[in-house]
Amino acid sequence: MFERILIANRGEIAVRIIRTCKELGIETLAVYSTADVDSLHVQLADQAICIGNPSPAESYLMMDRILSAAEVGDVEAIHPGYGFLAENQQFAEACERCNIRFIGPTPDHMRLMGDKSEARATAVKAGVPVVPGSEGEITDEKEALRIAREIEYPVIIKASAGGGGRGMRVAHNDASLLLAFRTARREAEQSFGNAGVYIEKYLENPRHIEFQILGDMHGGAVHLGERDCSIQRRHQKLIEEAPSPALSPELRKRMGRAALKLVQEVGYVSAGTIEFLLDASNRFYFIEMNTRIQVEHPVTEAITGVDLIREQIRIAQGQKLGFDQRAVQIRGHAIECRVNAEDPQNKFMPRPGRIDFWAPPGGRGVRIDSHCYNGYKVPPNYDSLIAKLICFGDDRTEAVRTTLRALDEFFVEGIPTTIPFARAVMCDPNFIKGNYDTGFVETLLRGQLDPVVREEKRG
Ligand code: MV4
Repeated sequence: MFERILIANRGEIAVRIIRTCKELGIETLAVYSTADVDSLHVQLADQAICIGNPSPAESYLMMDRILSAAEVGDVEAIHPGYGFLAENQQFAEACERCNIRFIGPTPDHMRLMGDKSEARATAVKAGVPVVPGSEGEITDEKEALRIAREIEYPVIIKASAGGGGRGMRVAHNDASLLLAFRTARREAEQSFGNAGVYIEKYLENPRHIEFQILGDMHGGAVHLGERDCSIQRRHQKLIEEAPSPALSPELRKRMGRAALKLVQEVGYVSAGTIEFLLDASNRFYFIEMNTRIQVEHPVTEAITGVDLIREQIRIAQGQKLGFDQRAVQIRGHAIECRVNAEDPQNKFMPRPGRIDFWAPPGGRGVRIDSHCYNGYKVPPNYDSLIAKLICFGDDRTEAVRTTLRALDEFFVEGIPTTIPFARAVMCDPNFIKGNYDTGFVETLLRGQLDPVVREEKRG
């Protein structure tokens, strides 16, 4: 059993990981940048070591400093959280070389699934449906044209090294395809140092459904149901829920089985997420896998009763999963609202600054994951997530009502937040019906713009 873990992250996820460690009797070592001296994760950890300047490249991304801290702090394992080094194969390998356990998948799994084109090929091999498209990467323009005509326009070009919406280009005809192909390759080379791209049929406003999975080192694997992450703006998720209002029990079973097949095909270890797109005819397609704990993991915890961080730690210690698929019971409904230090009135611009007053909600069915407190200064150097509000109810109606009630008693002064936006979503008739897709936010915001602006936009 681990006695001491280093948390290579900051903000709410560092706090989240420390909480589970405390419950397991594991000591914690926090690392922090000079911008995070007053952060709650530094206060809550048993020990904390400063690893550098505010810029992530000079602190949270510095593998050698984190490994030095691990050495000094005498930890047996490192939890990377999400973002930063969580999906960095070199870091996982460096941990191995230092004889420190990386709490996550093996470097091989990270590489295999980190390459989206390879992940797609693996899904095909496992018999999991993928969007019609190219077999592997495309390097030749003629081949790109041939495939696009075969699967029919519109098509989407994606970077193999991309993910989460980065490095994608849509094309509606031969001319735009050639441009999209060249631009996508150039951008991929510049952004990821890998020009590899592949082609898929472009689905218009699909739903984004992801399955939470766990695999252990002994071949054990389960899925913990799905999350609907369709409420997003420019690839930034804003609201997630579990289960998805779009899935029948029968479709859930089929998608869950497909997710598990993929996990078992590669013998995946640790927590992971299998992402699917669901089209208007309820056909589902695998698009990518995330090899980390995700921001929205608490909605899955709420409906399954499983502590996903605890399971990650147990798995990393070599323990078997303590339960099988039959034992996974989905109960009730959970909704997560991301509270960001952003101005929803002004294109969701980040608005870091001092929180003059902080009064988060509580009561039945309410969970808050946050690193904030009265007087906390949100630094400008990191993502703008300041809290996650997760509300749980016996059914979806109850979860929506609890979310609205909790949003109404959530007081933040000093900086604008996405709380009013979340409120607008909870009151939207289509959201209330569960009738939404990845085009929802755009439609909602169009309707909320000042009528004059709306006229101009139509113009
Ligand atoms: C797509 C797609 C339509 N067709 N692939 C965006 C993030 C990345 N994970 C995959 N993404 C998409 N892939 C095909 N073949 C539309 C999107 C997409 C999207 C996906 C999930 C959630 C929000 C989205 C917003 C815009 C586009």
